[in-house]
Amino acid sequence: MIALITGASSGIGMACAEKLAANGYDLLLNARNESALNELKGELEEKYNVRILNIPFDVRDYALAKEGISALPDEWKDIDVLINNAGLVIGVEKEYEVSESDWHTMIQTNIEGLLNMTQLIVPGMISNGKGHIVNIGSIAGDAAYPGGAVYCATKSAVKALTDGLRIDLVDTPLRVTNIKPGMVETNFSVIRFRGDKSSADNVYKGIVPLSGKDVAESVYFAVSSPLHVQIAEILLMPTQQATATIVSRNTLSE
Ligand code: 8X3
Repeated sequence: MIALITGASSGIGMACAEKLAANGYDLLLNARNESALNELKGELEEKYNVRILNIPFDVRDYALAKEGISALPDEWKDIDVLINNAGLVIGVEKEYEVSESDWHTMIQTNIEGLLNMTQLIVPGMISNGKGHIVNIGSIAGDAAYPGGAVYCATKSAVKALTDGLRIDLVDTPLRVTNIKPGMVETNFSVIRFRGDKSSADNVYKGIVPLSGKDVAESVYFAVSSPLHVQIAEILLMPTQQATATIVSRNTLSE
């Protein structure tokens, strides 16, 4: 079995790589950061008896992504699982104040990147008569929250694109899943706050947040379900979180 993971160099993507490698998947690892991918490849190859091929390109660039996928050696073309994980949030500005460069980056990565990879990989899965597309959405796609208008819009789009794909593939054996995490402590908030680690730490203060590993467990649950079972969505969040904005701090320790 072969899984292709975008945004595999950190966070949820990296945790998915480890979970799938531990379960015998050969991996196509994608991210822009080639040295981080090389390090991960080395670590996983040392621990698990699986094949790993790094395919570093920017998912936002359709031409580059197409080149990367077309250049795959024959033994890597038969992709069983596509995990569209690459995504990010930048800033907490109001919708009418977000800089053009920031909203472009979020929209191009979270929506266009996912669509680029879907278009490049799904036709092959249809020809093979098998495949599973897992999109990493978010609780942010269910309802907007303050300081998150554009990010929430992109994750709403991920929900619509995931549901739309499931509809488009209903006459095939392919399965489509939307994994929607709430608060996960990765470098997500560090990027949101432009490298300000203490603001990022404050997001998770007083709660036990999810880890990338927790999310990877849900991803693996979906992909390892029997073939007649399609996990359409999983919404998961810390026990101390109820909605994107309702969080109880300092009420639980682990
Ligand atoms: C991550 C969840 O609530 O921090 O997508 O936006 S949230």
